Amino acid sequence: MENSEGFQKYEHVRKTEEVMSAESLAYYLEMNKRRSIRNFSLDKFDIEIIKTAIKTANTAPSGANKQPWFYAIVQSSEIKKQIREAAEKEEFENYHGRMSDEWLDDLKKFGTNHIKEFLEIAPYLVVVFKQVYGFENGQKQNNYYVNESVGISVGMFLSAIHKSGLVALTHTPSPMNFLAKVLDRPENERAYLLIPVGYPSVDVQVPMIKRKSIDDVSRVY
Ligand code: IYR
Repeated sequence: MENSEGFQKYEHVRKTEEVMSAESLAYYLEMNKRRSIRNFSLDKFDIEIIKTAIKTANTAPSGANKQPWFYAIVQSSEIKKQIREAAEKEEFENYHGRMSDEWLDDLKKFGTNHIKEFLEIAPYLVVVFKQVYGFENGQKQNNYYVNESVGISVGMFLSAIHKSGLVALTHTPSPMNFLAKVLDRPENERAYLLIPVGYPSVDVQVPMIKRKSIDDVSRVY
């Protein structure tokens, strides 16, 4: 499948600087409200909202426009249970020997442990896979800048989820190879992130974190 057929005009409408300033500020203020949430409500919602966020994620730039990602949406309680069991098994090992003391110390303020109830409570688990190579007409194809591409796509997905009014957690139950097995994914795919999506539980608390300042994270040259 060829995903480019020549060139076409890029339609761009200039906004005034006033409008650009207002819109970039409004977007920042909205995104600054996003938090990783670990306690979900059982409340369900239309799967189309997730699918539309995946459509947004699928607009991400990628190396040679290979779009080397796959988004699995898990709504089956049975599969969520299998994922929780496998993830907790790995996390138990992580918290009881595999993670360094410095790492455990860094995580103290988040109050995490190996128990991952949210994997059964959140109505949807979105499992993102990266495609280390592709298939076209049954032929192996190279993909390029796969980690960068999938990272950008997931960032756009998280932004779309937040904008929809839902919450998520970017979860990495490492090692994550059990996910490809449970979801029967092809051998060119590797689990990249596991993202429970839903509403937050009532009165959910989040750790008090500070974001670095713009001067800490950028500099004009
Ligand atoms: N994957 C573990 C540990 C963990 C690691 C990091 I880095 C975090 O930011 C949070 C947790 C867990 O999910 O508990």
